Amino acid sequence: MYQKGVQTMLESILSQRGITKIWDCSKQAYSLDQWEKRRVEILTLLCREEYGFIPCSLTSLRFDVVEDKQYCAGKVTLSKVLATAEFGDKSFSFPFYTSIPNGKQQYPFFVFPNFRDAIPNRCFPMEEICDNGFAVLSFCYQDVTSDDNDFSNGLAKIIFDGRERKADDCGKLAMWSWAASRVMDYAETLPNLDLSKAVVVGVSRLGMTALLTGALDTRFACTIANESGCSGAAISRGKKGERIKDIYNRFPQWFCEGYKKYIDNEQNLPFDQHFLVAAVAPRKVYVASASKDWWSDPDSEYLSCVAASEVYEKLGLSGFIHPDRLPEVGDAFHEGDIGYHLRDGLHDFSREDWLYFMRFLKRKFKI
Ligand code: GTR
Repeated sequence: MYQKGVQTMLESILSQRGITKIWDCSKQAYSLDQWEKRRVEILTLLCREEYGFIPCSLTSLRFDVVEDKQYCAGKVTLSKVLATAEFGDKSFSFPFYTSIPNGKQQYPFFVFPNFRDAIPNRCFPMEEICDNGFAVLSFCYQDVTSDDNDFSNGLAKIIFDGRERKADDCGKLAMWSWAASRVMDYAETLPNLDLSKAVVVGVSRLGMTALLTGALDTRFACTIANESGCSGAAISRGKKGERIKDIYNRFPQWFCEGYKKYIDNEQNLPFDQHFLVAAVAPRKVYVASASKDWWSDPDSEYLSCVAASEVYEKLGLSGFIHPDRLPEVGDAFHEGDIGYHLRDGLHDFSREDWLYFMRFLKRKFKI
């Protein structure tokens, strides 16, 4: 563990990589009100330069349960719900699924933007999660809008209505994140969910989505980004593997168009990705990596936690508690408000990741 006031090995890596502090260095402590102002500035910056703003607002929202069935040997009720959102005279619907244990208590729960809608699927050991006393509210991201450059379907159609995107209009990550918050709106109507223990979780592009959601939507007590990599948790300056150039050229639809000015120009970003991780503060945040996921770059994901800890510490919270070295396979740092693990294997969502997350949550939520 490191000693305060002495530059650690990790701090020197961060300064060599040009990682800046998030907050005014002259002060050691801040109030939550002061942080709230800084947090809004950071979110504005992240939306303006990277993910974009949703340029219109919701006028009404309705939920219809379209199917209910018993699942996991009768231990869980699996329901399909249709969310219908109106924006003035235009409306748009997307389905999502709730898997809630049948007991009498209120359950902590995951809001989970997922790649597919099938339950169970390989990203998602549903029975084991419910047996551990968690509920899951999941949706298939492409039911919100397609994962390509077509902005004329789903939510994108309603938002843009045939017009061109402006430089700071939302990309698709922001739209998927919007949908995760609508699923949270539904959670608020259910008596058997514990609203003080809401978690948003995702992997890869949906890990970026989860981070953005948890930064913007303060109803989530914990945000989990599994292997979110470039433009997710991993700091961009000096990053190995995927860079802004690679991600923007392959997936321009994920971001606002203005983000392209940082291609081969990371040093001029007015933030780095540790700002996004820190924007979840004072709530808990968890970043997870896989050892062979070199494209995401585990070290850069981990360093983001190290750098984001500043905000938690200045708020008097425990932040990221870790040794002064880069992560090794099998590491799981669960002591502080920022959690991290590095598991063996490839870029994916493994059962092992879920087990780490539930262990962290049980500890933090005292369950
Ligand atoms: C990769 C991409 C990553 C990550 C991942 C995913 O191909 O380069 O940024 O988003 O896909 O979402 O699976």
